[in-house]
Amino acid sequence: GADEQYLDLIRRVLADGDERRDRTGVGTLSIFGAMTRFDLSDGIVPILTTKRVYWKTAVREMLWFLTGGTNIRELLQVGVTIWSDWPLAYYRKQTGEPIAQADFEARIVADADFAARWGELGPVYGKQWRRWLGADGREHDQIATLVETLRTNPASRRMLFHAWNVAELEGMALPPCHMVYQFHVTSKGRLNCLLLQRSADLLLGAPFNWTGAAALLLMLAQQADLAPGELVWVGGDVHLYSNHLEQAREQLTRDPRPAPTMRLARRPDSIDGYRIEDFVVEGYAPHAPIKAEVAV
Ligand code: UFP
Repeated sequence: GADEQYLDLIRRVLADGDERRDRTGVGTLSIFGAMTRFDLSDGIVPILTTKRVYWKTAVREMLWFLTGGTNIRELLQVGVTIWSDWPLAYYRKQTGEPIAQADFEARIVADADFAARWGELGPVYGKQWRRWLGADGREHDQIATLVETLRTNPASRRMLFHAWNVAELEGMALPPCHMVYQFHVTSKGRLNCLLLQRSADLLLGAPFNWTGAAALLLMLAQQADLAPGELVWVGGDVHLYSNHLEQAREQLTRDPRPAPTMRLARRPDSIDGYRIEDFVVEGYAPHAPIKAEVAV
């Protein structure tokens, strides 16, 4: 199950992790190169039970990526605050105003002009997924192309979408972490997905990224009339921040519970038609949440 693989990864990072300084200055224990595999064919999804994972937040974030959005306003309007740290840090640095996060977020929601000025993350995931700008000025909708190929040429080995747009990295609040999603359809009509995540905050990031990727796989499978298959996750720099070690050890003491299932209650006409209400998670009875600071 997902929990077992996750706890194994934590154990590996704690035992073998290289102690290194990182961009954020917090410091990490880091291993390089890790793989987890989750079989989604029975409806089971990698939502951890050894702590509560706010799966709706992860799905809402995935739906936001799919809209092509790049402003935190659209996330805050549905109560998702996971992207606020970066614009908030930028705002504080630029203005010198020690505004509280909640006040900053409230202003973003209340004031569209303020959001346009301070809530923009640059050409992050949504932009690259839906409107990758080519040298000739043409925009490429990688998601639409993927759905089309899944439907018409499922044996293709070229089914993927990528967020690492080299020419636009500088304008992004955070360069893509979950960077490339590659797809594969088996002869029995099962959809597999391989996610390459170049950098993974093991405590706060990876569990979320797994949940989001599982939701994406379910949507794509449904749109292409395929059955869900396997989600393969490959992590590049997989790390625990030095201020997450206590939480990681706490999680290791917890016994995994039965894995939850996720299904789609409705089949929208297109990949753009999904809403949070369409995702039904059953059998989720996790351990308590584990709180930790995000390194910005
Ligand atoms: N991170 C994740 N998953 C994400 C995301 C960020 O794990 O979806 F957006 C973490 C990884 C790393 C930090 O700890 O955020 C990004 O920093 P860097 O760009 O220096 O790798």
